Amino acid sequence: MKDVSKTVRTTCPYCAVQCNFDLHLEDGLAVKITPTKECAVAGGTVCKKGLASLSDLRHKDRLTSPLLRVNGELRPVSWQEALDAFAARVGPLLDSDPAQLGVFGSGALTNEKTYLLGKLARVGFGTPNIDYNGRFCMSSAATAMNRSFGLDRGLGFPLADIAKSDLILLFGANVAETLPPVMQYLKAAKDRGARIVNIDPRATPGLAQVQLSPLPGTDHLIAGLLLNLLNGWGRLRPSAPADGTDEVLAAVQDLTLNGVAESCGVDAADLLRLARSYAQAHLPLILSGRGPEQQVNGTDTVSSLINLAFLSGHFGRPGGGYGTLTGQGNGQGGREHGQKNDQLPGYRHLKDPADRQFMADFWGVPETGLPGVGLSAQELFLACGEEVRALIVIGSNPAVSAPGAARVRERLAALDFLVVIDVLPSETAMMADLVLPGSMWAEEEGTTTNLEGRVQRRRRAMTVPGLAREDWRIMCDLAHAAGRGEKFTYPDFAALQAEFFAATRGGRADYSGLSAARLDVQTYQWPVTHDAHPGTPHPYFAPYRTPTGRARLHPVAMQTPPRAALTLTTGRIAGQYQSGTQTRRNPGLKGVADVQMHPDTARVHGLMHGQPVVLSGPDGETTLPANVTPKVRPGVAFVAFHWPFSANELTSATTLDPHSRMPAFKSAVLNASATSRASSPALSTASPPGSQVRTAYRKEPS
Ligand SMILES: Nc1nc2c(c(=O)[nH]1)N[C@H]1C(S)=C(S)[C@@H](COP(=O)(O)OP(=O)(O)OC[C@H]3O[C@@H](n4cnc5c(=O)[nH]c(N)nc54)[C@H](O)[C@@H]3O)O[C@H]1N2
Ligand SMILES: Nc1nc2c(c(=O)[nH]1)N[C@H]1C(S)=C(S)[C@@H](COP(=O)(O)OP(=O)(O)OC[C@H]3O[C@@H](n4cnc5c(=O)[nH]c(N)nc54)[C@H](O)[C@@H]3O)O[C@H]1N2
Ligand code: SF4
Ligand SMILES: [Mo]
Repeated sequence: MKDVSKTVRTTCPYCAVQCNFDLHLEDGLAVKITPTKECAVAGGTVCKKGLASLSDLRHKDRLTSPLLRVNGELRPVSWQEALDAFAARVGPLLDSDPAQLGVFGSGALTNEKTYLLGKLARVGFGTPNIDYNGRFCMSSAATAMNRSFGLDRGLGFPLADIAKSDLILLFGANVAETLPPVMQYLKAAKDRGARIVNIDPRATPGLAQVQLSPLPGTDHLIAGLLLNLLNGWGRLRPSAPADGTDEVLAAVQDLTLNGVAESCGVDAADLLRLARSYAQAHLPLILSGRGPEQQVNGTDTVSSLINLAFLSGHFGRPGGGYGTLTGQGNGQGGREHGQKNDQLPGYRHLKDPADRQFMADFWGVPETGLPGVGLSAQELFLACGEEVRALIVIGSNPAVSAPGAARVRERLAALDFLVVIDVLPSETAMMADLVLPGSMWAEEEGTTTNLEGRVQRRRRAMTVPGLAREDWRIMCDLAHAAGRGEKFTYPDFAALQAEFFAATRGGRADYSGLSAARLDVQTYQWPVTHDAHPGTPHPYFAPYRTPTGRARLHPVAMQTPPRAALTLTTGRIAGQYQSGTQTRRNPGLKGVADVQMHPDTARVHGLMHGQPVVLSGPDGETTLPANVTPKVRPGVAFVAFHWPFSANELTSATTLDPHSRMPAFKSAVLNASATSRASSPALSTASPPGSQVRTAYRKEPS
């Protein structure tokens, strides 16, 4: 091919905003990305990660051949050898007990791939043990939304509605660093006079006029207090008929300003100001990120936010009420179509007899042939080497991103056979017995569903390199290799996509009115139930999809979490993405692993800026340089999880939310001590930057 230039409109591989941009190609290779004003989500903005994303496509580390571990070493092999090895090692497990095979998917995969992965696990292999990394991401918010409304679409309104709100409470959502284009909607609201309150133990960047820095894991107390105060002021008027209101109000009736201020480590006056402004606002909006959700009580905490939004009359109003900000590129679609341990396509439930029958008929298998609910993500990892003997991982890097990662790596190493389908040599891929080289975003067709439930087309711009194969073909190959390929023969991708759309018909997340042709012209927010359906920008209205049609509000136990001398919390920085497989390889994207702590905390622990600190958590330890900064409140240390041997060496492998099975990524007891080594070269020992930052926390009497 000579000098052929072309431009393909597609979506970014990274976060849940799912910006559209133009990918420019020369001679079949991606050379440039330009934003487009025609993007329905971001209107022409693309963040620096998105702009840098094309460097992965032909990175020198790109996996271009299957790799098989022989005598302890990974060696390139042909596809035939790779698939034969799969058949030889996994076949006997499936014959004796299919539950011995686990499957682990991802919110980074397109809808079609997540659909196929669920079908592969249940119909192909017959194992119940499939779950995915969204368990570590959206499961608490999803569980809380489902139990109150029978529906889980992270935002029940288009992003543009945010501009209508006059008070925005950000609970543990670092929007400026994690979802940058969403800032334009916050700015639009602020320009119209809205107040923005950032509730985060760290003063993160952004547009907030008010910063409240509570201790991690105390958000439910703030929401409960506001509800109790509003009740006392006669300001409650439920958004719609609901069950559970009396119990919800009874659960918060003993909360007092001073008591909650003490538990959260903030000033009572700041809480009172917050409650007053919430009571006075016309259209307050509560948005949560992973801060309050990735907690041992994450589901209940989200319920407390829902209860406040609902009983104050704002839930379901365009731009008001409550919403959760989904994280991964297809974090929303990824939790709808059957890669979750309890779920069937279209957000159907594996325990619901009618849902099971529908999908069994659709797939042409007996209903009794569909397995039941399997292990959730972390339970699946902890069962590796025990009842789970082989595992397939696609689109995730749990050796870095799972909680208590040292323990998870130990379990992965104890497997008889680990298969990783990836595009780059992630830390997990490098532990595998079989590595299968898959496809990246720009190399495949498909759809993703963004944080507003907007379904968009991803378009193929280039082919896969070397011997790499498209992920969906690999999944079909594995079914055939195991002698279970009958239902995995698709003439082309379009046939798979058509099957996927049809499989969702009648489900809560119904995409059956969509087609590639419709999505070529515009985007649609689900449900889209027939081929003339305009989509559903606002899906939360009564009657809800609960058995009674009424909202089911959940009373939340208003317990104060035990207070540690030093609490770990974890999260992200602007320049890196997730476990870092993709972004750490990109020299244009910055960031270093460190532990952020307040000058007072550093003083208490005898630490200086830049000094290496030995940190130990419930399931491991690591050493990181101290980044002393007044942006973090005292008593809290923050570690980002983008690097091996960073945050997840310190998180607990076993502390899970009982409802959602979400790990407590954002609270752990931490010990910190200085090492005798000299200061780390990564950071200077000069006085920390940003000393003028205002963090609103309660000063402990000294
Ligand atoms: N740059 C970048 N962007 C990303 C990603 C990335 O890796 N890098 N990942 C994407 C994904 S998958 C996700 S899920 C989203 C996540 O997006 P966010 O939820 O915004 O990100 P986090 O940094 O995990 O957590 C947000 C904030 O919660 C605060 N926090 C910690 N504990 C608590 C608490 O107990 N209460 C409160 N109120 N706040 C607390 C942290 O200090 C942090 O600033 O980002 C998406 N976008
Ligand atoms: N301590 C702590 N830990 C956390 C969190 C936290 O806040 N704190 N957040 C959690 C959250 S919210 C999330 S979402 C997880 C994310 O963590 P992971 O699940 O590990 O996600 P990624 O790091 O994005 O890993 C994606 C892997 O899949 C590959 N990949 C990407 N796209 C494709 C594709 O299309 N096909 C194939 N075959 N491979 C692909 C990439 O190369 C990479 O190796 O981490 C969780 N872990
Ligand atoms: S905001 Fe998210 S989707 Fe948009 S360019 Fe950045 S990483 Fe990609
Ligand atoms: Mo996430």
